[in-house]
Amino acid sequence: KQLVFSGVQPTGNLHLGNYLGALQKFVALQDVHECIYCVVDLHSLTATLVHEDLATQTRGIAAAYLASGLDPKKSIIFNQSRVPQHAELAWIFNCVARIGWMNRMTQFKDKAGKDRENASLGLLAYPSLMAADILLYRATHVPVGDDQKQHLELTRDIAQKFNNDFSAKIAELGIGVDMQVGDEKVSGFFPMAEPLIDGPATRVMSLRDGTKKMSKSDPSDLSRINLSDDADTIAKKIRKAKTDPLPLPDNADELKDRPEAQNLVGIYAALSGQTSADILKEFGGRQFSDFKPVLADLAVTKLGPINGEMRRISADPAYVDSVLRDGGERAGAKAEETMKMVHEIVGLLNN
Ligand code: AQP
Repeated sequence: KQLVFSGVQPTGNLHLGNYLGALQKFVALQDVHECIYCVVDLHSLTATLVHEDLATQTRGIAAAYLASGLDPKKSIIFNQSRVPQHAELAWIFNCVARIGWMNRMTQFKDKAGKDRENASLGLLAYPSLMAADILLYRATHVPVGDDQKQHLELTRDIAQKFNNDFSAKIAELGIGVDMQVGDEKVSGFFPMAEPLIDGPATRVMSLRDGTKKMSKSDPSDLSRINLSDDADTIAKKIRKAKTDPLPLPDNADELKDRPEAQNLVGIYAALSGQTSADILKEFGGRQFSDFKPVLADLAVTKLGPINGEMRRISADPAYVDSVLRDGGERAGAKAEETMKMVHEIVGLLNN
């Protein structure tokens, strides 16, 4: 049985990268699988511990989920801190994972900068909490952007080490499930969760620099399209997006060494559901001055209604809270079941 889990941090305005890399996929998956979507508020404390707007931003991400089309009747939507078992399982995983594994994470290296000794322990242990988020529900599939691939590999490493370390106990309790790991068929408690990273926009790049990821923390607002941007702002940002002086190529292979062109064509493809090849059939040989206004219109058509819905939903925080509360109860019941078994496996008393 497939179970989908993913989350977004309440660390600021969501941007087009978050939408195409994550939210748009969340929505498509809810019609096919059982899905759990979390606002990972505990994770956001690793960015800034003193976070004045945390409650507002948590509701803001939930509103963006709903505005993008997530349906609380189909998917479980909740905020992480409402289910304390996330933190509990993360602690157990802290004791499974090795410091060396965490030190190798590129996100940790980027975010900690040069003064690593001064980074918070939470920032170092971030992937352990992420593994707990996923494995608490024994999720099998995780839709994420390309930047999260390494953390997903670490989640699998943690699951595998836990399964190995406790293999005898898992077998004795008869709660293992069969799974394929590489060429081997093994039995384990936690599944090897697979990332779902596909499509033309797994890594949306900055509009100011095609070699940098579009990111909430980029100091330039022109580098990203926020889901909260109005039509004029979206059009202005696309008009000002950096490009090279050549016209668009006729085929997608020629986009390889042209990061800015590749990015804009990829965004168009993801928003329209077409392939880059289809788009270049139409725009190959034409200048960016022709392409950008069409891209801007498409972005406004797709994002405008989401923006409107976000405003409407955000105006009713009590409704958002009720969705998160209900989702939290449903997620909490599942979490409790898993943790009972984890207690049995590890040997912690259950009562
Ligand atoms: N540029 C991107 N392209 C595609 N997917 C992206 N994601 C983020 N940026 C891009 C995906 O969005 C989901 C939620 O992200 P998050 O808020 O949990 O974390 P993040 O990756 O830290 O977001 P930012 O904007 O990049 O923040 P900062 O500036 O703090 O680094 C994830 O699935 C992520 O892959």
